[in-house]
Amino acid sequence: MSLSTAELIAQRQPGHSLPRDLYCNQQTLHDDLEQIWYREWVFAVPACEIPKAGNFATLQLGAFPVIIVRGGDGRIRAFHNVCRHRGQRLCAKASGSNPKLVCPYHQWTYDLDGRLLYARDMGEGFDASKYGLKPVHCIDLGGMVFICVAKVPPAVNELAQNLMRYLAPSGLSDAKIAHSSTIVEKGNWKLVMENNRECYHCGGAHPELCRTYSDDPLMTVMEGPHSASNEILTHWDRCDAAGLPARFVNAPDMQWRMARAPLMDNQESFTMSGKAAVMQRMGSIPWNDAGSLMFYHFPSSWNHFLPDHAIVFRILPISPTETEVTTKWLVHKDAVEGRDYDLAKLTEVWLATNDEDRRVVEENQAGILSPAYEPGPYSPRQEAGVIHLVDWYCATMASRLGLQSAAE
Ligand code: 3BY
Ligand code: FES
Ligand code: FE
Repeated sequence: MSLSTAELIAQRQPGHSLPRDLYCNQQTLHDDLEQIWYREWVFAVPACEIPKAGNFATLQLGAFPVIIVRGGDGRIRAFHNVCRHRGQRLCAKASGSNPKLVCPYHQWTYDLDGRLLYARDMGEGFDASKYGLKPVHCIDLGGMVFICVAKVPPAVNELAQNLMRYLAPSGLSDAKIAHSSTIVEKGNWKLVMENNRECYHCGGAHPELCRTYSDDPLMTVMEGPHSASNEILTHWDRCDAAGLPARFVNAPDMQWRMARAPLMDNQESFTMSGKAAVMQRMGSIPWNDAGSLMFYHFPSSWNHFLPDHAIVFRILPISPTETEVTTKWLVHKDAVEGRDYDLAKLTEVWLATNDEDRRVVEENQAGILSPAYEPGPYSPRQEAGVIHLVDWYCATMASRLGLQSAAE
């Protein structure tokens, strides 16, 4: 008989990779969705992807199709992407622009704020005000839009304050999307995130990224705003003097963390040359060699905000062993492709890195599916970030399992 997710978590060995079934069971994915993905804030899109009224983007969060749209009042809102007539998915496109949201089935028409404006031949007594789109919680934190499908979303104050302060110099409101890539990795979402949280694999897997990103664990292991390698502390002092938020800040349970770290040998950007990929810097970042502001948020996102561009990553689980990974490259909105940047040079390193990560994640999943797999020990020096992830996951799941679904 197979064990429940709660039992699997109870029997896991701290400091080790998780028991196999947590990485491949249908039941575990169901529990992960119910207890984590449907309860937490999930990074959806950068706000600059929908800069004008009527611009929208859609995503599939587990069973929930969601649409994020900018209203006539400039506000970004999210709704369940489900028509209130007979339930048609309102918008099948990944993104676009519409003055109103019109259902393709029978043309019920909604305002950008979700109100039902028009429904043909519904008879006397039909009260359109009862059939507005169902809202999804939505918050724009310094240009990063998060959604939450829970009835009551978790507190976001501390994250909001820190993220808005750290992102302000990157000027995301004056950015645009230069490129977007979506791939599906044949691996459980936790394997995708585990892989991202360590650089133990970088030397073997990422020749392009390793030109500029140090795989020295001291460069990723920071313990607090005043505890890091000398190189990072020196960088933070320099950033402090320029008023650039840089020091390590984190949630007490490590659900999120942000810190600015220099690239190797004070290089400028994640390019093959190490030089900036975009002529125009973003926001008010003072130097080309300000390094990367790294921000991750469990369960869905990791990001790099560089002086010349930003790269935002979003993961969404598709099945127990498949995860969608979407990467977006952001540049200053006035930067012109071909003049101020070369798209191939801008995207080269992370397109290669993503593909390399896809391969290691897929091979990791393939090995874990073997009955011979046995959880192995994480390196405390190299894989502290992975330990933070699995500890956060196990603590969150353990405290919530047995409770009812919080999703509407
Ligand atoms: O920054 C990232 O995206 C992570 C950190 C370590 C490995 N990987 C490149
Ligand atoms: Fe949308 Fe009928 S289902 S108008
Ligand atoms: Fe990697």
